[in-house]
Amino acid sequence: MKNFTSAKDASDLAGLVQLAREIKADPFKYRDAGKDKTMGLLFFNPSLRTRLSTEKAALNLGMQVISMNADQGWTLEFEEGAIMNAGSAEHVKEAAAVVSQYADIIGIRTFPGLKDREKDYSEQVIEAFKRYASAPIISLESATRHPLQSLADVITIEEFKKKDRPKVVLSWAPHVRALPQAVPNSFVEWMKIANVDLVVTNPEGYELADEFMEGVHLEYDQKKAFEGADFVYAKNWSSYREYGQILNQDPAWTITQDKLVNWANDARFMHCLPVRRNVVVEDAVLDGPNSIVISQANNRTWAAQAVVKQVLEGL
Ligand code: AN0
Ligand code: CP
Repeated sequence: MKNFTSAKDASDLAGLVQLAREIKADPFKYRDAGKDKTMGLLFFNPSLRTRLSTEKAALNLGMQVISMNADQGWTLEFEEGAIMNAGSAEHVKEAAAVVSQYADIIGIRTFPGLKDREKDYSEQVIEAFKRYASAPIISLESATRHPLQSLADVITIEEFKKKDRPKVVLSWAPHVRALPQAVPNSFVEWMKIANVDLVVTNPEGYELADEFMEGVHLEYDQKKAFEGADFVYAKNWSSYREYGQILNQDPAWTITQDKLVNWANDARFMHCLPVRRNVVVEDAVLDGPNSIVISQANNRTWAAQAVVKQVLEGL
């Protein structure tokens, strides 16, 4: 594997899931795979899970790890031919090449600005690093995707499913802040290649981009969508159509234990975290038997370790 920035980079999903589960059963099996190699993680935005699980994954493979908070005054220029007489101190051409001198693999977290849709969906930061870094690039959540999260989600569904092809519902849920579409976009992208029946439910105006939703069943009625669901994956996202806007915060969309039990098939509850209690989902769900969010977070390590191992093989 060269880079890992979308589902397209997982050419053999079943093999990748199998590798992750093998590593989960025996975390230090490949303890020398990354010997004398350095992982460099750049965080243009904060993280709890992605940062710690990716560091742990690299350490379990014997790598050395350097993480950098790149969100405090390190502003990069991306335009070709820019006259750099304003705020940006360094061009990505140098920055990406320089980081490649110190790291054998580079991980990058970069959220969208949620103001300029075209710019966000062009994946300016991750694409520039892919172009100008000589080291492979792993997405730690970019403007439009969060592939390490989605791989962990696939693994979690695989572990908890009770039937060969479970019904999985991705449900929009309310939130107080405007959040990226990266997690839901990516979840849809990965569920399409997993062995599941996927339904997406969201209020009108929250439709995800066509490039992700093509061929996917969209149901505006949350109750109908939940019928027979084995897994309910909740996430808030801001509008793609009215880009970056919060169009409603309707508490009728909050996930409740009653919905999981009586609307769905006693569905397992999933969320990438962090989650706003009693806004996205009520306490009774997170504190009850249906929630598998901590298992999901646990699987972030094994997902990252499988990906990093495959990227190491390509060095
Ligand atoms: C981010 C998001 O929605 O993309 C990170 C989730 C993994 N969420 C928040 O910042 C609350
Ligand atoms: N789920 C997830 O990516 O969480 P962090 O933002 O804490 O990394």
